[in-house]
Amino acid sequence: MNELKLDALKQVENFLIEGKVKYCEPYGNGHINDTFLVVCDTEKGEHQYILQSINTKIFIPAEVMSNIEKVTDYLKAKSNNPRENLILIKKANGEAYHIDESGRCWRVYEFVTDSLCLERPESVEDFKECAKAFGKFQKDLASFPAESLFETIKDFHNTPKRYNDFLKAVSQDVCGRAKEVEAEIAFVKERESFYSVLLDANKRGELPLRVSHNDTKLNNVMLDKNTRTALCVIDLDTIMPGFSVTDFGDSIRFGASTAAEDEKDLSKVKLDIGLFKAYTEGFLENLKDDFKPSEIMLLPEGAKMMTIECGMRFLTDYLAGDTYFKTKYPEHNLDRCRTQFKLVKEMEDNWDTLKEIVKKYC
Ligand code: ADP
Ligand code: GN1
Ligand code: MG
Repeated sequence: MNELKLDALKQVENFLIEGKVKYCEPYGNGHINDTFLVVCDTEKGEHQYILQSINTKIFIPAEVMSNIEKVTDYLKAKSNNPRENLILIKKANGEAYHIDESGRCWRVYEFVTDSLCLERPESVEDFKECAKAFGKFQKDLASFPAESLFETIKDFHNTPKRYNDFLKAVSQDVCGRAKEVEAEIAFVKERESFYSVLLDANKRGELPLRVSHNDTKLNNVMLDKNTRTALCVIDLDTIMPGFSVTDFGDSIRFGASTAAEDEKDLSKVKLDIGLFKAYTEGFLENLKDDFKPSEIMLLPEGAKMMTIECGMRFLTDYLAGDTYFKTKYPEHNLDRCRTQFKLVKEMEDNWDTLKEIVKKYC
């Protein structure tokens, strides 16, 4: 990381930042990009930036950055407040990203000042604030020209395709790990008939394609650190046409669990129904008039789909030798997979309750 940090210090100078760089530190808990906090000394005091090296194993920089520029410009027209919208800092030649000599791709954002983001909701209100932010984000983009967006990761939430990739990883078993995860493999296979329910609903006209965020984790919303109200949705790498219910679902997967995504003690992993309820209320606050009842009724399926899909992706990566998600120890992806499957089970056990909760909004 030190080498990368030195590199980061050098790369930030390519952008039109204010003042002189005072320090640059690795920052945040993302699984995909390398993120740094950059603090500069200016005449007016300290100025903070977020510097990121985009994961070019996963993303084509020109495509991701084209989407982000278009979306942030569009949202700027709705609010010019720098705490409410991500602001890209450009290079002197107007470009929004920089490719260095080694092929790494860098970008810089204004730091959302006096904000925080959470790994776990500290209260029901925190979670509801995030729900409102993602609901508003979707509402604000309702008329955005979806055809102008690149599909930055093909078939990102195409669960049947994810299932095929999983089956391939099982049969290839490149690390010889399949034997120790037979129960987890069986768990995924037993649910095969579920994986197409959202795509089927879309084909029947019950679930429209919308411009969606596709990575709606709690830590992708910045909250005001004093009032705890939601300010800004971040991590726009996967904005593409998708389903509202999967945006809802990914938030539930991550935020309505009573434990961290990589908790080893599965007895701590439960679905918090109160949080599910609060998120539903917050998410639909801005959206329910635009949604058909069929779309609202599929919210629990969205939650279960994102949870089983994410568990399947962690397991696939474990079988393939941990090449996609950043890991801190050898069984990290396996631990993450197990929490997801426990949550899926919790959702199945509480299915009627989840359906009752969303039905009220139809
Ligand atoms: P990843 O795709 O790796 O998750 P993110 O864009 O979500 O990357 O950034 C990782 C973390 O950096 C976020 O969870 C948040 O803590 C912090 N962060 C990112 N952008 C900003 C910003 N503009 N202002 C403040 N913090 C930010
Ligand atoms: C990744 O980038 P981050 O950490 O917000 C992943 C999501 C997963 C999530 C699991 C581009 O999100 O799809 O749901 O990890 N992002 C990408 O925590 O694959
Ligand atoms: Mg993130």
